[in-house]
Amino acid sequence: MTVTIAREDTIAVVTVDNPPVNALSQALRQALVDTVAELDADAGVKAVVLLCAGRTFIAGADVSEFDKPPLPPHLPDVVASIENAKKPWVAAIHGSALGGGLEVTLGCAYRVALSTASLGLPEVKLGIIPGAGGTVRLPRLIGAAAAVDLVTSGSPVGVKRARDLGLIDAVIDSDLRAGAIAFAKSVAEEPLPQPISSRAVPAVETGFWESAEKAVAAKARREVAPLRALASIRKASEAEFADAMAFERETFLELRGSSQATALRHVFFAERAAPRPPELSGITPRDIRSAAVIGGGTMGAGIAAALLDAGLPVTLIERDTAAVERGLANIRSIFEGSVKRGRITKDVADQRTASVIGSDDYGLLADTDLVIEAVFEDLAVKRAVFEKLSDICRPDAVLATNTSYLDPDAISEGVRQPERFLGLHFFSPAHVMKLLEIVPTATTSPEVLATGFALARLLGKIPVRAGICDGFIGNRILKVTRAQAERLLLSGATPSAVDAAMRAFGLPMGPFEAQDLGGLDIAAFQRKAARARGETPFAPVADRLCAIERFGQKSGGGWYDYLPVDRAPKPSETVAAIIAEEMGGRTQRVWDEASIADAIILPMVNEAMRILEEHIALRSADIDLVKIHGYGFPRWRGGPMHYAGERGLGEVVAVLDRLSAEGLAEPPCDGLRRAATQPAL
Ligand code: 3H9
Repeated sequence: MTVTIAREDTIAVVTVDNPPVNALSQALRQALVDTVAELDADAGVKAVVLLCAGRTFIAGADVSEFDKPPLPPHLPDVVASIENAKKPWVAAIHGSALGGGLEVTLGCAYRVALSTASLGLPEVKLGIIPGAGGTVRLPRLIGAAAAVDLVTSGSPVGVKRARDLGLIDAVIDSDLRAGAIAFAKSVAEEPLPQPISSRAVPAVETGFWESAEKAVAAKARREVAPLRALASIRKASEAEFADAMAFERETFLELRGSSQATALRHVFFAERAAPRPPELSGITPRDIRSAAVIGGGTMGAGIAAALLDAGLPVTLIERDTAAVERGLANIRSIFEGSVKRGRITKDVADQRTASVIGSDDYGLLADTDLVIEAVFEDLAVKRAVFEKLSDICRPDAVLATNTSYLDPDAISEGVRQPERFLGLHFFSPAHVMKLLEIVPTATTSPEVLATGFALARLLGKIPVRAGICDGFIGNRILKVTRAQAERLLLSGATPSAVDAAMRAFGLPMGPFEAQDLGGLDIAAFQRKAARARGETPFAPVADRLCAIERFGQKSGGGWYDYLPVDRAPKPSETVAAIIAEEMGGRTQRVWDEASIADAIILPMVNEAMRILEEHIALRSADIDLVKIHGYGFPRWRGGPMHYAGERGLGEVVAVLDRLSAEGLAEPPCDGLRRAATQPAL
């Protein structure tokens, strides 16, 4: 039973119960239409409260139905039937009223909400626009400007803002059911308010649509949905309700089947699957109420800030007083930056800074639940840290290394109770980047692994389980990307052509700009270590740049030249000369943007297939999440694996075969060749 009806005198309380998030499945849509008819026919009912069971109000359309043909009753008809009901319907919102859920409330005569609720139209994040009157009724209720903000950003608003906008009629502090019934009683005898559909959109200022279009286009970059949503709101402001509804529906149905929407849906479900690896089902994580970070450099300070943001008290350990002070200053400057960007208020920043203690005394960690090590990437240094932690921390404290390239199994040697040890690989800046690679060692217990995932949830991160190999999932693929970028240079492409092609593909920056920003020295250090292990990393030009101390922006030049006053990259004659020397007699090729992107992205897919075959990643969708949340791969392309599936693996193999015949990429691995003969990735 998805909908039940209870009576409280003259008030009918309709409860939707469709776990987990009360999504508007076909069965629920039908039940709502039937309920409207039943209550309309019941003379004893004077008003209706629409409540939801479970953790949230209706969270939207059932996204899992989007790959199938839409089945009646369609959501716009459900909303219309509530709007045309003979009695006032009062939506009583807790949790989130999102997408179709918010659209249902716009059919109701009134909306009341718990003070903790949030409301929004997140459809653009799924590559679609609202499809049940969201773009048409919302501007009629709160005006076009506010509707444009809400719909084109896809970000929900809290109750205070919703009240200010006129989106809700009353805030209920506790006992939503009782409060909503009282509200319904107070309006039961009043004449029905004018339905939103028959109200006019308040006029906008001259030039409003043109400037809104510019602003939305700038933010959306290559995403299609925000501009289409804007067009729908504009239509709603200029046309009759019925025409605007038809326009919205047509756009919604068109976008629903688009490749961007398919990719974004893939990411939506991947993000929800990643935190729950099947092997951890039923395993209870350990409680984490306090944390410590060893090392207050950029990474350590970022991790500390992420922990503080999640409300955990943090102890920062450094080797001496001066280093402690530097570490604390790094943390303070992160919060100052957050205040400047308007992410938090000064008061919140002060509270967070007050929750961190800095010290050089490991003794303070005797009762800490979780310790994350973020010291210099050197096996001996890290082992020494964990030796001390083994002596001092409680036997059940979780100990984690943030290493990016060292082997966590090797680091954990000598840790007493090694089942409590794991890798937690954050991405810089750690308080911003959403990705957390969770790396169990051979001895990590399931409970400790589950604690890593629980921590990710607490920090608002996307956790991806990664096996042990050089670079885990993300940095292992990054190495291939960088080698490909250099291969392109030696075969006739310039750094700026490669970067421009990758930006055109949808990345925020190209591989050379990114290296200049992050610094070339870290990768050079890793290559040195790899060579010491007998490996032969391919980076002839980067090696030469590092030899002349061109480390990127921080040294005034790297792949590009930079003026002291300006971060804009300028093509460098020095770099061009080095490339020319390294080219030797290699064959030159004419590169266009599409073939550059192929030569970077498809080898990435090849490496990812090896990673899957070696069980370093559990699922191909996890690799997509790593690239999206750790490396700026465009979300609307769904990640490299989804992209490859969409291109067709047969074509991916053919392009890689051609590139490898020219010495421009590794040949496709067996796993990729095999997968190409199967129907889908
Ligand atoms: C829309 O409404 C279009 C309309 O305008 C037009 C129609 C004509 N559908 O996130 P969680 C599942 S578009 C199906 O971990 P939380 C999710 O996969 C929609 N399933 O929970 C997971 O399943 P499982 C606009 C959904 O408490 C489980 O629920 N709405 C949907 O952290 C728990 O999810 C949105 O985009 C769905 N709509 O967060 C809202 N939503 O357990 C999307 C969730 O099998 N949803 N699931 O892995 C959310 O933002 C969050 O789920 C929410 C709860 C904040 C509600």
